Amino acid sequence: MQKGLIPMNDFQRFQDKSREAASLVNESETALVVAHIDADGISAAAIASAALERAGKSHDVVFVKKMDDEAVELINSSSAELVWVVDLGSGYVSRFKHPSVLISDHHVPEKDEHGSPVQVDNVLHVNPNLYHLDGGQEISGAGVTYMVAREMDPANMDLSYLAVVGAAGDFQDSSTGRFMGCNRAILQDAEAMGLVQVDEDLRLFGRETRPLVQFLQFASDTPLPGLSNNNTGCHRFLDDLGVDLKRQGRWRCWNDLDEDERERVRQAIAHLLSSQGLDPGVLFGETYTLPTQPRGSELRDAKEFATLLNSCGRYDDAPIGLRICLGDAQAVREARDNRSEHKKQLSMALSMVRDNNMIKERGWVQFFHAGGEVRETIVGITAGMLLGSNGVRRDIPMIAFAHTDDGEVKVSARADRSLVDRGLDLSAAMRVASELVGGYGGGHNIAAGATIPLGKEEEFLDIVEDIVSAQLI
Ligand SMILES: [Mn+2]
Repeated sequence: MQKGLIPMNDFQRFQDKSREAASLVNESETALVVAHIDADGISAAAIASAALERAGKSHDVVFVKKMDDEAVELINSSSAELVWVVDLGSGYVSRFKHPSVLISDHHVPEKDEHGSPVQVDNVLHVNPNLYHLDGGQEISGAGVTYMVAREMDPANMDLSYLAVVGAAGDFQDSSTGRFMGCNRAILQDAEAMGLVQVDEDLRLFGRETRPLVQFLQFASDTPLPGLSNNNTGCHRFLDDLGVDLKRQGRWRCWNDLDEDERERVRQAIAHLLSSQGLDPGVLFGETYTLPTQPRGSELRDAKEFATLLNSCGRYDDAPIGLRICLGDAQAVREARDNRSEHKKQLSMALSMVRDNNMIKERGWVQFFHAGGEVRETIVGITAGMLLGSNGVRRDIPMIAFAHTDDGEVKVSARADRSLVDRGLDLSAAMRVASELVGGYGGGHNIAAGATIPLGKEEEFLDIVEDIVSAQLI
């Protein structure tokens, strides 16, 4: 693996730890894989499962929404020789009592009362944050799991593309328009195997499956003047550039265009943005194509692949996502049905919050309470999509509440990267504030979550505001 821009000492120690973990897996006869339900967690589970299968280890895979008491109990009472926890678990090291636990995760590690990472004998903890590597942007849960799998057997390098999908699912390429650090090294493995193709292109969502008009109309976080949410505008724009929307009766997608057409569109979009004083840079960067997957399939684009996996997880069908990662074509058809359901739920959630003016501003945060109207599994993505959309502020974090099936309140917090650059850490804010009201939480500096008792929302917001204001001053 090439070192790229990673400080070699840190990376070496991280790799040594991955090798130690690989030996532990190779020495164990049976395993239970416990994974998070999002795209990164599902990709991580697929990597672990394939590596175990190839090594001849009998194993089960279980998906959990969060590391709650039930999940901890599942791990502690497992009869498997090894419990391999992927894409979660780092914040809960001291709670694991099973004799042999392996964690391959990129979330913020649990700290002891002196502020040092918790270390216990029964848990082997592989986590980039322990080596000054950035778990938020440089490597995902699937990436860390891949590091272990690769050390188990170099033949597992053919799983590298799943680590790319996992990192795309966690938006690790978003702020710079390309993968950095350890992700870069993993990407090089995938490229070398011919499993991922890297191009410089327009980074809008749906390159493989969205008809051109929808591709321009709906795809962007950055509003495209005259195109975003403007169907007629998109038609006219493409018409003026001489780009046919259909060919042989079929709607064309971005990847159906020839290079000449793509370049015309790219230049026109760059021109459109700069003429309005906007920076076109954010829309351009690397795209990641999986050339061994069929044309026109969402599996051919890393971002679309990840979105499909996310839709599985959100509708309690993470095992379908696992089957997709492991190459089951029937599972892809089942997941597509989930995805259309997901889109419908999401657009309903967005219009509900907007149409009812549910977002309330406070000094340091804004929030909405969806009650039981929005599924707890999509309330976070709803918050993220609202942030900075028309009429919604981007300069303060968005906090979203929803009731869970167990009579608690699920909290999701999202922020713009510029706030993180100024010192915002939503992971700390969610953890501390939730614990003070009798709940628990954590996550990343830019996106975090918590679960709190019903009726504690107001008190929780007061504490979050105190923390956020202190972080940003
Ligand atoms: Mn993750």
